[in-house]
Amino acid sequence: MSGVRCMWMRGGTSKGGYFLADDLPSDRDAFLFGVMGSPDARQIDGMGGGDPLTSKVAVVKKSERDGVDVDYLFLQVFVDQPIVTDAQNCGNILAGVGPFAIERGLVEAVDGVTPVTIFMENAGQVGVARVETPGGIVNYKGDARIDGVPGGAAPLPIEFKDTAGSSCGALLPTGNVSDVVEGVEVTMIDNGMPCVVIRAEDMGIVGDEAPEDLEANAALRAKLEAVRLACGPLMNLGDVTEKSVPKMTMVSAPRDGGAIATRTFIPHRCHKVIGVLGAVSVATACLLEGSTAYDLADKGVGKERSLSIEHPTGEMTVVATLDENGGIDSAAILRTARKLMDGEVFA
Ligand code: NQM
Repeated sequence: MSGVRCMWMRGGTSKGGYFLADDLPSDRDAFLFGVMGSPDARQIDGMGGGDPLTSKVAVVKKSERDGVDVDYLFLQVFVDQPIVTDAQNCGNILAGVGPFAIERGLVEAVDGVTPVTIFMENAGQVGVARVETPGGIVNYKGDARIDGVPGGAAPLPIEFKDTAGSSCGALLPTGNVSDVVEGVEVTMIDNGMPCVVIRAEDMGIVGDEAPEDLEANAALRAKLEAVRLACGPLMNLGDVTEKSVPKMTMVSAPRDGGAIATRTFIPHRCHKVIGVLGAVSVATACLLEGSTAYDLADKGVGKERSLSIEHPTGEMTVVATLDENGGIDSAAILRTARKLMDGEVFA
């Protein structure tokens, strides 16, 4: 059996395999199950790490779109079910796409910082990543720190535009800032990632519990899943039984000087951090009067806001530029990435 060219990278707080689209075999999903070792809770016979955050794939190709360098398709390989889904985007794996595109020769690097404009195929948005390239070579080393990753690395800021309604067709797919679903008040929102924002106290939790404790709470998980399955069709996502969206974020007042505290199920495991576009969506909910997050959030003032989204292992800052209506016009986020392995992978 021959191997397939692949680079393994950490992108933000996630990790996965990066492929050129042309390198992938035609039986893509079966191949990816073999690569990751799915379905199996430990993924012992593959590269996956037994966690949705380490069972991810980026498929990258040169773009034919105006003003865009590369197209990026994100695939979530489920850990313990035979499912590969493109129904969600991933802003963390996105962080590795710029470096990968330069390393594979899809984008020519300049001496200094190379902007890479990336079309995210899953939901049709564009992100611009700024990759350090001294002497035209990607630099991964540096002092930038992001919570959820030990140590420092080269800063890799990414700016997003036009993320509203990425998968649901509208920022507020039901047309309402809040709705009551399964007896719980929720804000269904999509500013890059479909999210259901719920007050932690309405789910019977405080909001600062450890992810393991929340995962061990069977009643909470059952209630969250009932709300999620009911929200899916309301968010124009159809039957979400086998989809990894919407994400379920429980919010409470900030504890560490941030804008809001979060605990997010993605959707069956509790995230140790929060997804990038998930954070953008939750930050947006904080700014919408009448949302489940609005009264709990410390929203700051001004046209440019730094909204620090607290999560189980620290915080993620969303730098949001507001439009005239107080909505988010563009959002920027700091990530880092690291090349871990370049070679061939076997299924
Ligand atoms: O929201 C996990 C992650 C993500 C997605 C998830 C992400 C995003 O942390 O853009 O980054 O929500 O499944 O990688």
